Amino acid sequence: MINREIADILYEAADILELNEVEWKPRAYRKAARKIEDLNEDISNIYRDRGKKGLEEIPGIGSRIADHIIEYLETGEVGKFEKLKEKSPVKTGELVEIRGLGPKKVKKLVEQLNIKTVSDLREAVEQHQIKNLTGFGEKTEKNILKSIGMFEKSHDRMQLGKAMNLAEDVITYMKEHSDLEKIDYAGSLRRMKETIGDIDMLVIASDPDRTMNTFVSMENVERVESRGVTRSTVILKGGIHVDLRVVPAESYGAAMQYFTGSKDHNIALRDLAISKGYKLSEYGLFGKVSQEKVEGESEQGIYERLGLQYIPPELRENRGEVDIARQNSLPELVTLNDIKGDLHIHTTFSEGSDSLEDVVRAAEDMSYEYIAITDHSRSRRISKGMEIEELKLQWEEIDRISGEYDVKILKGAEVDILKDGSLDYPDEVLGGLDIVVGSVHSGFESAKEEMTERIVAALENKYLNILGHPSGRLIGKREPYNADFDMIFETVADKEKILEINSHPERLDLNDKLILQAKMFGVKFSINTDSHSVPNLDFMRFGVGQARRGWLTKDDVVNTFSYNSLKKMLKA
Ligand code: DGT
Ligand code: CA
Ligand code: CA
Ligand code: ZN
Repeated sequence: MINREIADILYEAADILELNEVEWKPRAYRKAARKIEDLNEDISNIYRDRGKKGLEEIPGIGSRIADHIIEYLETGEVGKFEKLKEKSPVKTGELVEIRGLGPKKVKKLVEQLNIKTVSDLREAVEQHQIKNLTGFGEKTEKNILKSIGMFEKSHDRMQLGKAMNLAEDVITYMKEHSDLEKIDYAGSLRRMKETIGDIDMLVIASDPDRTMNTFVSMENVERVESRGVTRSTVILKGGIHVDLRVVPAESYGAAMQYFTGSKDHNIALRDLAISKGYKLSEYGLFGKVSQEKVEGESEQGIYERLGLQYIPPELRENRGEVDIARQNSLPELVTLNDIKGDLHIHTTFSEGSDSLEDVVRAAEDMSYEYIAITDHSRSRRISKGMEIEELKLQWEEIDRISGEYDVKILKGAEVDILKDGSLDYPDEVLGGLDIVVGSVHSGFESAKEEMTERIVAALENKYLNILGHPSGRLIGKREPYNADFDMIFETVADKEKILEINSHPERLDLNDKLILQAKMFGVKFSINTDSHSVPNLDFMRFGVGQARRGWLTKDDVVNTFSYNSLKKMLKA
């Protein structure tokens, strides 16, 4: 339908406006695009039957946008947008959403302070750089700061773990209460991004109208934002938006491809399609000249037709994946199935809520080959860290139950890396452990050099095996500490230590970018859950997701190794 094309053009215009001087608010364009997406009638029919007046009756479409639409319908392009496109790209998009900042002020901020994002803006305000610009001043500065707070709040993104739970609940509910042939989530959730803006879902439904009714009347819906025949948006309790689109089976693969994104990946793919004489949209891959659909049903088929290896969703961030897929050289990414054990788990010996034996039993049920029990060390009082005697009691218990389970239990500890870089147990105790996870839990504000030296010193300790949650960040709460990560990764490689990928949804530490950075040093990783209860053991898939986003293969990840290889490695 032409509606899609016009909506896309308007979205693009909004983007372009953001990239430039912002003569008009992009928001109006987005709103109009959204309305057009939701129309049940072909917009060219509306224009044919009722003229410009008909277009203006669509909510969100005023005279100017109606003119643009008519121009597009008649000529296939909008002159004004084409001209805008030629202008220089500057990312000012989110800035216009800050109350108190009109286009003129935004322009000044870009030109004079090189401010491109809201977080740049926050920094500049906090350093009082803004009030000295002409047209700004103390009061504006204060107002801007307030608006930034609100912007950040309303743009809060949800942690991957939480969004995944909600999405899976929706899928279960929809499968039970509606006659669906297929339902999947797409978007950033499918790409396993660490935080999720909104949840995008696609369905094939025999009775779309009924499916939409079911969707908008789910129990945990707080508000229905829009309800259409092919698309509805609800806001769930807890605040996250869920978009549901009904898609015909013959374009399901194309829609999955399109709505999985990322946007930058899609742009790269669309350009490749054009260079091969195709046109790629959410409806399928079409011959540019013949207009004939060559693929639409299968997502895999679209990549194949474009001469590409299938690109897993986690790689679709426009980080070179399209070129590498063309050379048929994508890495074979690690999968959840490859994971043979979990090397960072807490029990009631420290701050965990389930007993050692409950944890072991759960690991056995998951068919793990091995686990490491890693409660906190003695200095970590608020987490009920273990005195040496307690640790020895834990060893006794492990010895006692080991024979009763197939899963091998490694005696471990999460040992604090103290301020001077030493570890929180004496050598003779560390020597009695099968595995040592060393973590920083204090002094997060230290200067870069101090933190780097502290961690490097710990890595030089022969008893340390794994560097736990290496950057120390808590998503949305605490920034990573200031440290020279290149130096740390180099030391890890040099000393043949292991970097943790902590799978806890609040941490996801290392994150995807640091994983990519660390991989260049040829280091090994361990994907651990840092479980504090039995259900937490399921966090593993989020860590695997980050590992995949960091292009890791099975060989990069030590807890895909057999028990014997792992033991050998830990000893060496
Ligand atoms: P999020 O929701 O912020 O965590 O991130 P995404 O990637 O889920 O983004 P979202 O929900 O805005 O859109 C889902 C996908 O749909 C996106 O990854 C690519 C595609 N898409 C959405 N809007 C546009 C657009 O204006 N242009 C292009 N090329 N693709 C779009
Ligand atoms: Ca999304
Ligand atoms: Ca969306
Ligand atoms: Zn920890």
